[in-house]
Amino acid sequence: MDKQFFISNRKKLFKIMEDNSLAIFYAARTGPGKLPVEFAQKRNFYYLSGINVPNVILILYKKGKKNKELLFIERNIPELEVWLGKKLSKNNTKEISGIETVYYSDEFERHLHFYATSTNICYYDIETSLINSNLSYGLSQLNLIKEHYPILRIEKVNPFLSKLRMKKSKEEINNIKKAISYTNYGIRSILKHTKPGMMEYELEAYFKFECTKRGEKQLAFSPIVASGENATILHYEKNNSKIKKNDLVLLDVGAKCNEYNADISRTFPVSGKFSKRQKDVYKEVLQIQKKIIDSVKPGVTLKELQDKTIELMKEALLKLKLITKKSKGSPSPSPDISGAATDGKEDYKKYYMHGVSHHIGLDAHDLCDREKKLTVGNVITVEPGIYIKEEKIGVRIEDDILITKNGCEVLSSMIPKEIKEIEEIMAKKE
Ligand SMILES: [Mn+2]
Repeated sequence: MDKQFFISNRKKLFKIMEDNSLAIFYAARTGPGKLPVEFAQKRNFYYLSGINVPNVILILYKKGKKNKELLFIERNIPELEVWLGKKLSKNNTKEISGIETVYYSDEFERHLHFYATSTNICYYDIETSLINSNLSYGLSQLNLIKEHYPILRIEKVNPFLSKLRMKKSKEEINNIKKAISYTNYGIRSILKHTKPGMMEYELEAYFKFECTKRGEKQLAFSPIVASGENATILHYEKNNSKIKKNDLVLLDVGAKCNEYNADISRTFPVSGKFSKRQKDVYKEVLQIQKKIIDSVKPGVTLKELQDKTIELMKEALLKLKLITKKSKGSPSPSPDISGAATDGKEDYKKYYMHGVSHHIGLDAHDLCDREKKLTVGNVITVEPGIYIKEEKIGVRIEDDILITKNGCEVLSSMIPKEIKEIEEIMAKKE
């Protein structure tokens, strides 16, 4: 990404920070001497700096018309170069981030002291963790800051970041579009190569290959390739079962492009042809998904989409004979309230139990305020599903949607989801 992107993100944050305040952001931490594991930067840190290496600290300081930006990077250690390579230099750091003032991290304490004693508010990227787990680096640093500068008022910066990150720039949208197009290749490759008797992880390999060869090492998240009953486990990621001829396979997968994610679900029959029952269930999910997508526009909230999905879902489950009239409930309160406590109005939850939408971006489940009305530039998923454990059927269909002035645009419309399309692609394989 161009450094202008990160410069403008910091500008936007400065605008909403109160005067006479400072904000501190820590990059993800790694210790020395470990074998390499895939590095994942803190998303807020990346959004504000573009820096994708560990152990860096960012300070933003706002006083009057003066905004100051400082980065603290690790010193290069020549003896460790043969093990770890060279550390990021000051010049490279400036080039990537657009931040002119770069120090080494052993100078952080001194600078923090100056800013912490000349401001009132310290904005902090506050994480939480289970009470019995070890404190994250960020939380332990926060404790030190609180102890040593008790006069500072600590404020969560997270709501500011979710406000900023919800609205995607052109560049961010382009990255998401690319991630979706890699995902399209990956899913089509799976459709072409699936045969009964294969392992789920073999299909995963086809997906990974198509995304990786397009120039991105990492995926958005660990792919879900779930056949038969496994598809009724929402976050199944073992992918180690043998695929049977009459199974449906549920894919929930996403590629990444320049740190931006796609998140797509598709469901298809291993045999290449949906059975009657599979088709009936699939059609209901698809219809609900289309209806929800039709209602996506500026001004709508995720909660409203969820409520609408549940209403449509109850109709669908009734049609599929999974719930009874009583469970569906009546749209207006019935005069007879005697059975209110046991009316089974929540019976649908046995077959549909998750949210229909979330924002996507730097995180596959991106920061957001679920109460907030959608606005132009938001990117969300729409992903209804029906899961029938006793019939070994799980269907989820998920697309990525950009909110536009007049409604929305389905960014993943090139990925097949019509029954006819899927069956045709699967019939063409040799
Ligand atoms: Mn999703």
